[in-house]
Amino acid sequence: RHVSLIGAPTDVGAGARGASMGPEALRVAGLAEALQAHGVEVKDCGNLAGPSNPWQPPTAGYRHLDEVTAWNQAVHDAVYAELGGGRMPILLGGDHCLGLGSIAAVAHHCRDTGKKLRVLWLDAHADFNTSQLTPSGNIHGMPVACLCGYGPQELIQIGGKVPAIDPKWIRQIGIRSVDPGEKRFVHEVGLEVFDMRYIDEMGMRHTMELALATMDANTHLHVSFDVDFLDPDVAPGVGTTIPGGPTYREAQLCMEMIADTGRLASLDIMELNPALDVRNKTALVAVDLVESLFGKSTLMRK
Ligand code: DIR
Ligand code: MN
Ligand code: MN
Ligand code: MN
Repeated sequence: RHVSLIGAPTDVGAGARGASMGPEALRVAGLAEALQAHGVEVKDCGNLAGPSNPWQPPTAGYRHLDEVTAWNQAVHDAVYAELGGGRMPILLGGDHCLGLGSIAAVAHHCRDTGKKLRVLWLDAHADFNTSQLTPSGNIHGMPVACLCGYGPQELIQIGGKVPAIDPKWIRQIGIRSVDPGEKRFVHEVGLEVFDMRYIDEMGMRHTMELALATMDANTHLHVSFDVDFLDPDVAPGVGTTIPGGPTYREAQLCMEMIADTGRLASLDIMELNPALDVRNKTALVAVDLVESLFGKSTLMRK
């Protein structure tokens, strides 16, 4: 397997500064070396360039819309180019507004190649706000809505088709913080959400069996991993910690079951905030989980 690491050092979509340091923290935690240890050929494309964070209040329901658009266009172009070169892109965030550019590129590639797209969105949040619904104006709370065609024209058109994806292609896992208006909208659109109550009651194994069902040999599986998916005890280095997330073991099982499908074809590692971390602990956990995603297991499999 051939992987391309793409750094997107920005926090323009977030409510806290610091996710811009995420790509380097993941490199320092040994991401490339860990992948290589599992037989993956790794190309580090370095970091994308984009506008700095102007740290302004929202206008018309959006903070930093121009900067978010520029970064997402850069992410789209880089992810699309690596996919076209037959490589698996791993986007190193950066805040989660960039999930839009990444997945818009993946959807674009799937249209080119006739693949069926499935998106696993691992997050404490649904990221399904709009300018009307958002309590913050932070666009990292909106990428899933934008991908489904609900958002400003300059963002929803980034992959060349509106909407970029069908909500039916998405499975959300680990959700435990949804804003009041966002909650109604998630219900209205019929997003498939495995929230923490579902995981508590049914277990991670059953949850992932359902979330990963109905994929076939022609499926491109994209995983968008917001590090705040994890319980803050495991992963304190994120801007918006929400208690009651998956434990270390539950998260490992989640990643192992994704690996077992053999369909993983692109990945985002988002919202890691080294300014809020403890001795790079959260980056190290993220690297550990990515190893499982690439097939690390205690014993021989099969
Ligand atoms: C909140 C926080 N739902 C908002 N969102 C996210 O501002 O829209 N935090 N994604 O990580
Ligand atoms: Mn998110
Ligand atoms: Mn095209
Ligand atoms: Mn989140």
